[in-house]
Amino acid sequence: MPTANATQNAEPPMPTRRRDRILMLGRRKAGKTVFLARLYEQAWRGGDGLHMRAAEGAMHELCMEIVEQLHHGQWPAATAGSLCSEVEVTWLGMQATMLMLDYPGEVFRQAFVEGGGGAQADELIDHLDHAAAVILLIDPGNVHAGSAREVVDDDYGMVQAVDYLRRSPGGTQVPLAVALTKCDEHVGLVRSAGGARGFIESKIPNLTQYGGRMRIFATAAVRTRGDALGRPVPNTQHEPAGLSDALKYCMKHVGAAMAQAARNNREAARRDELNRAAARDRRFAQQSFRRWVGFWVAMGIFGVVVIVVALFVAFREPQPTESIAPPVMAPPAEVVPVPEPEPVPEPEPVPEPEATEDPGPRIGKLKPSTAGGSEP
Ligand SMILES: Nc1nc2c(ncn2[C@@H]2O[C@H](COP(=O)(O)OP(=O)(O)OP(=O)(O)O)[C@@H](O)[C@H]2O)c(=O)[nH]1
Ligand SMILES: [Mg+2]
Repeated sequence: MPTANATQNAEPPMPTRRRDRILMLGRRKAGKTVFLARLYEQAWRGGDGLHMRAAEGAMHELCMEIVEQLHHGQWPAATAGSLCSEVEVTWLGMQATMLMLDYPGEVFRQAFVEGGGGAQADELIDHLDHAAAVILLIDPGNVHAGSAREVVDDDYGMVQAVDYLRRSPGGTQVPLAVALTKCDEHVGLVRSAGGARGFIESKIPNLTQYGGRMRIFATAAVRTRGDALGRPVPNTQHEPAGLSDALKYCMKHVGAAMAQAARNNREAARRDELNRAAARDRRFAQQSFRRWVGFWVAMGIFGVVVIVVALFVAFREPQPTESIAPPVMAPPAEVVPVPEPEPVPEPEPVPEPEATEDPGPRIGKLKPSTAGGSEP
């Protein structure tokens, strides 16, 4: 991305960039936010044959909220941060994508006057590198009666911006529309200079000198009325004047090319998606092939192991059937002290039986047995 210094050192980037957006440039208080909100609201309603639809809900909501504020007679606060959204623009059957960008005017000054970098200023310059058409918003009141510092933004900053654009790749063909803002208030000023072109040529001659071909429009986003204190407050009873003309001018020159670019982008995105899907399929096929190979290798190893085990079991030596269990070792016996044997008492001498008379044989005294029969 080029830095803001690039605009001053005048060495725009060499590679050709895709120019796909309509960009609005303007200093602080040039009227960018009011211009954008009123233009969007008018086109959203389909007024003036132009239709716009923001891709980002935030941008649509911002525009509608600002318009509501204006309806209530309040000016929007100064823009604090950049907000950017793609907008689909349809006009005379042409459809183009435009980048709507609202940013603090300070960023414009940083980028094109101070020549200093900064993320937002670099981003703005990058948008200019990609611009297919540019609308410059210039407040005639500032050019006519602003302080020297304020006039520098339009007199020097704008010239820097168009010079950078014209010297960047493809920049010579970019259509430039200059919108003089707040012409409800400054109509006398513009008329006295001979009209919009006369005003620019007399007040900012360097703009046409460096910018070359450009179309200049007198515009008014709102009219004003005095409030109770006589201060100008917005009055939205009238339709905006000239806003859509500036955009139509851009569409006329780049609408067809941008529509073609949008179609090409869609086609490229579709091709990318197809390529990604094909790559995904190839990866999946390779993975599944690898899984099958792994599976069959594992199965082969398993089969070999089974065969080896089977052969081993079939051909091993028959073993004796005795138990091969290791002998069970008895636990070491406890050493029990053997008791000392008690002294055996000396046997008493058995007295010699006294001699008795021989009783004779006892057979005859036996009772007859009863087993053989009963006595009568
Ligand atoms: N009479 C008149 N005054 C306008 C119109 N548009 C804007 N103004 C005045 O200009 C002031 C600045 O308008 P903005 O749209 O906020 O300007 P800006 O360029 O967004 O300013 P920054 O956000 O500070 O960069 C407003 O507060 C109004 O006082 C217009 O169409 N007619
Ligand atoms: Mg603003």
